[in-house]
Amino acid sequence: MTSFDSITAQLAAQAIELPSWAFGNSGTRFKVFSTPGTPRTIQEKIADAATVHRHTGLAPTVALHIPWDKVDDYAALRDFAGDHGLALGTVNSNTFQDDAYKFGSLTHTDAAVRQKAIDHHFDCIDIMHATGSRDLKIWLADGTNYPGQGDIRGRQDRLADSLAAIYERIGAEQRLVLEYKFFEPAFYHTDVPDWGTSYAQVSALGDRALVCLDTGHHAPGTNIEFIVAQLLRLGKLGSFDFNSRFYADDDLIVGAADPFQLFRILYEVIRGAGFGPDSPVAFMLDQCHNVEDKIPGQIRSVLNVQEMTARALLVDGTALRAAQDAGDVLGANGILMDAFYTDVRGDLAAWRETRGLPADPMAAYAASGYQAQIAADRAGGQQAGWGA
Ligand code: LRH
Ligand code: MN
Ligand code: MN
Repeated sequence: MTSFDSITAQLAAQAIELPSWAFGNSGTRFKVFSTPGTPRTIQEKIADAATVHRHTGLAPTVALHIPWDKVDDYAALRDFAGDHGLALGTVNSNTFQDDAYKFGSLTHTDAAVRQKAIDHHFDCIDIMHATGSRDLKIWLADGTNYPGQGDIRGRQDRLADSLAAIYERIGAEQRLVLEYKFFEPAFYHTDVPDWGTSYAQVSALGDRALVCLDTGHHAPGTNIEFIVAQLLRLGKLGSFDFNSRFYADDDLIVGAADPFQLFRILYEVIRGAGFGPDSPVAFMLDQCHNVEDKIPGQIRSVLNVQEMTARALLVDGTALRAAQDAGDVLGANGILMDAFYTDVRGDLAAWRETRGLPADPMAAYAASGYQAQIAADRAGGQQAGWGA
């Protein structure tokens, strides 16, 4: 098997973007539990994200969700993040909370509503210019609940027109990533339900339009690593929203529900040249921490991605291909499983120390006093955005 020492340069380049909304209170439609110390402002969310990065060296950027993270001066916010050792990352649009969007946003039958949604994306692009962000991420709640409620075909056509107007506006260095999700909040049909639809829509736009794969947005049993392999093959995998799920879009800590699936996904990412500083694939988390503390929840998450990335990098590719070519079914499977079962935690801890990072970031955070400090300093924390 590949040695740990031979993969550290690749591990050192790993960056995982944190979602600002992971630091806010979130919950289910039954109850939102508050956590002491929850940020009241985007500045406090950025300070918390910086704490994750300080302990792990893995999270140099934070994603914004607009209008949840609306401020008057985005250039000042960029400087504020910079002072905390972070850059601002992906800008996520939001066309799912206005009454006007009850029957759709970019797909709506009413041109005025479509224009309102397009204008919101134009605002997001202006924000990206001020923040220095590269990616505009679009996820739509558009869809219908009942057969016959909407014209599925017409909605695709209007979506294509609306996306074309938005794509035309992005800068030469910027990208549009279109996220798919097979259900929720619409339950009969969703206008961008799957990778194929997202691929078809972004392919019609141009080179800087790509697919975002949220790991929680598939039907149970879906082979997500196959989708990863296919999108990389097609040059259209732009980004990940990482999280894990047991049932639906649970938004739990990545790698918590199914570490083996995370390993398989990361193996295909590496296999398809989707990993590394020159790769077009952006790693992001998209999670909620409903009952656990949010900062250690995010630390655990980026460590889970790092651990599974290390294991996937340890796969002996040469031996694997030889076994595959020889038709050695169990031999090939064994080579993959050898890497998956390798406990890299000790090596990672020792390596972190050589880089001036805590060997055990979870323990270091718990001992840091930061949680008690924010609990004392901050009263009345914010919800993530839903209901805010
Ligand atoms: C939709 C989604 C999308 C949103 C986020 C809050 O389920 O995954 O990425 O922006 O949740
Ligand atoms: Mn998502
Ligand atoms: Mn989601």
